[in-house]
Amino acid sequence: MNLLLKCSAAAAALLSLSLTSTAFGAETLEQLMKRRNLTQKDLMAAAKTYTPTGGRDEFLAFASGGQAGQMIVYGVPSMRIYKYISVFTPEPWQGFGFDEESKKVLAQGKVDGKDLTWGDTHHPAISETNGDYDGQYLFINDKANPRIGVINLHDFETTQIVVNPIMRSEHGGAFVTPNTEYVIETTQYPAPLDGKYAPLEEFNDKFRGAITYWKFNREKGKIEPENSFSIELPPYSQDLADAGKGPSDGWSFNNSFCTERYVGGIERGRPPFEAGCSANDTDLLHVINWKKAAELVKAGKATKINGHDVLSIKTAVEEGILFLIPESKSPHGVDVSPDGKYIIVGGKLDSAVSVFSFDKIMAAIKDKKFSSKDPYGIPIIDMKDALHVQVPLGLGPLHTQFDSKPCVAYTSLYVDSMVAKYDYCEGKVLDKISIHYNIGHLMTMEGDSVHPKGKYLVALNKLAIDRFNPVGPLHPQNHQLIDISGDKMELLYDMPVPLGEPHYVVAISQDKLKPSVRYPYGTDSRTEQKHPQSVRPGSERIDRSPGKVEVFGTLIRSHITPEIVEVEEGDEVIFHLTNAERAEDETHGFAINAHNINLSLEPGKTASARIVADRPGVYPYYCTEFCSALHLEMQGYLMVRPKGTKATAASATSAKEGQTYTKADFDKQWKSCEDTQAVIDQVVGYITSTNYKDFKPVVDLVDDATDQLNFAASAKGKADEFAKQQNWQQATLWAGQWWQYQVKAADIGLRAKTYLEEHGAKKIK
Ligand code: CUK
Ligand code: CUA
Repeated sequence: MNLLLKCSAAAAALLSLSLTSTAFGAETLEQLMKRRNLTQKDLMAAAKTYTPTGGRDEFLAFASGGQAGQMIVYGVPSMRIYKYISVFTPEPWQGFGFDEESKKVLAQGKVDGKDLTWGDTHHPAISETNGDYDGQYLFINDKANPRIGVINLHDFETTQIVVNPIMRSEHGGAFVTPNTEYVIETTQYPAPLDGKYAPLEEFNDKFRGAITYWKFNREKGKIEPENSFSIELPPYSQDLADAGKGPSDGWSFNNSFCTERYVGGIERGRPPFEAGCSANDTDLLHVINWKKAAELVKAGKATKINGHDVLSIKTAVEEGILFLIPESKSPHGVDVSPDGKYIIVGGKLDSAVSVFSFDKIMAAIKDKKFSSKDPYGIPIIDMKDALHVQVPLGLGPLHTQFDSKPCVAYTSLYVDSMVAKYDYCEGKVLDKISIHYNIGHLMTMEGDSVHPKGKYLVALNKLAIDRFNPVGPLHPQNHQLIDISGDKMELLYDMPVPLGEPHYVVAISQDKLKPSVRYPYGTDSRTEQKHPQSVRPGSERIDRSPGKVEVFGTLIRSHITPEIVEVEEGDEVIFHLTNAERAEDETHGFAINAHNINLSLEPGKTASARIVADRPGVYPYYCTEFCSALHLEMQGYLMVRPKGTKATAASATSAKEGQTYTKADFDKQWKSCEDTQAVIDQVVGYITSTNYKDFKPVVDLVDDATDQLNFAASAKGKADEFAKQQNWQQATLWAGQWWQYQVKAADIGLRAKTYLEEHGAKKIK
């Protein structure tokens, strides 16, 4: 009955809505353009990015979240933000850093035993198979506290953080090798590799850079620190890195700045770092044979620093796996072309990109054609012996991405605030476009894989200045979407990014991502294992031992079991909670007043909240996700009674009910249950008369509705039993619970029915 009422109210609302929209619809497109001051070009741009309701994006972008220590997931071309993924920073919506399981993940990221609750994320990388993005894993680095986070893309959760054992600062990560054998991480500011103190006078001798190759185990989805290794590098400020591919697979490239090895000290009367670190005309591109390095480590040629295998510069030189090439002033990006033949290097204080030829580099190495050595004995290949071409693009070329068309690349021009499109084989500029303002990285679709997809480019601008509604002195970042499908680049859209400074983004075709909708029942999502403390509905319990209370509970629309947890002052209380839902998007939250707890329990997930009940009181707990009509009723009490007071008997319900029910109340409730059942039967009749089994989402919904109806049957049985005993109080309440389950089943049924109607299901009966 209630349902029917709801339906007619909805119909009335719809009717009035359609009337008003007709009134708006009277405006013509021309009038609208005039009113909003839009040009034809604007309309074209809008049509290229607009995604109608229910529509999907062609690509998903994973942006670094900068200082927020998180990641941002957004769609291309709509530029709609879908999600933040917490990596190095606690994030309450996802329960990250609030449930015991994710606290363990964050604790992996402790440095020198200290908890760190942020990161300076710079470069995300998607796992690759044969140089193509495979959509399985995502990696991101932390520049401030050298660490790598591993995110599993089947649920978009961080499952591992590894701390670099020898670095105090890094930048050139995360970059993966073509089959994700290794995740690369390179130092930024040199420091002693053993993590100890050394005076600055000993900079040249004791300070070092390094490059770490983190071994990735794809089956386990984890980095294996014990199988990872590093190569010691000179105390230059190593910068970005990239892995070779195709013919250059097995090699990696990273550039550097401050090869002057200058140490500032402006307060000591010395010129600052910026002067001393940009004095030379060239810095040095590092060329490293990582495949051979891995073999050398296996052969026992590494020495241990802080328990980690490190190949010394000396060994690397002797074994012929480390070379240097001069590169232009203050180099920044280094990017390997999709065919693996060229390495493109930008220069912040330069006006051209240098395109190095891998073939030429190999020829020089083979012929031992070196122009000199650096102070650490590393052979230097003459620039002209390695250079394919230099392309004058404009001021401040930084980063490069590739097009689906062969030989076509895009480079960001920081100083000019432009993107240059050019042919790097021929060394020809093809087009330039202005952006607002001061572009850092740029990103094309799958633009650093072996098969870039073209279509769109996103400019990651450092400054937004006047582009958006002002929101205070701290401005959002500005990501600008550019159409690169034609000969001329076209600016489509400005997107404010409200979270940190995303240095880099990677975008992947959405059809390569296969995220799950629910977890296998009772999963610890942070370890991806069965959670040992998960329970099924019906077997919830509270275990007590001196000083400790453990709650094994479940959540399902719209109640938390148990609803009353009584403990004594001083008890340690651990809630292990499982979301028993199977339905898509039926996440429940779990918050307890005054104890800094919020869990996110997605369907099938188990998570634990640990608190110390050190203050007597009454603490409501409740579900923080608006999950159902009776979400607000999804509640309970943590009762912390004063130390030494007597416990309430576990079975007793000493609670006083606010209302008394009679037989008439029972009959009324029973009748509305029967009416609702008629509605359900109708919907079920409709669904089963179609080919609904051909629609996976509907099959899932039907499963879920069946669950609800089973719960309904059990509640109905209890109501029936109490009615026989003429206990109208319990009978009415259980009949009410029956109705609750029916409403949920009906709600799911109607969703299934709508889906079938919208997707052209066929009648089969
Ligand atoms: S960096 Cu920021 S603009 Cu960390 Cu890749 Cu170049
Ligand atoms: Cu569960 Cu609200």
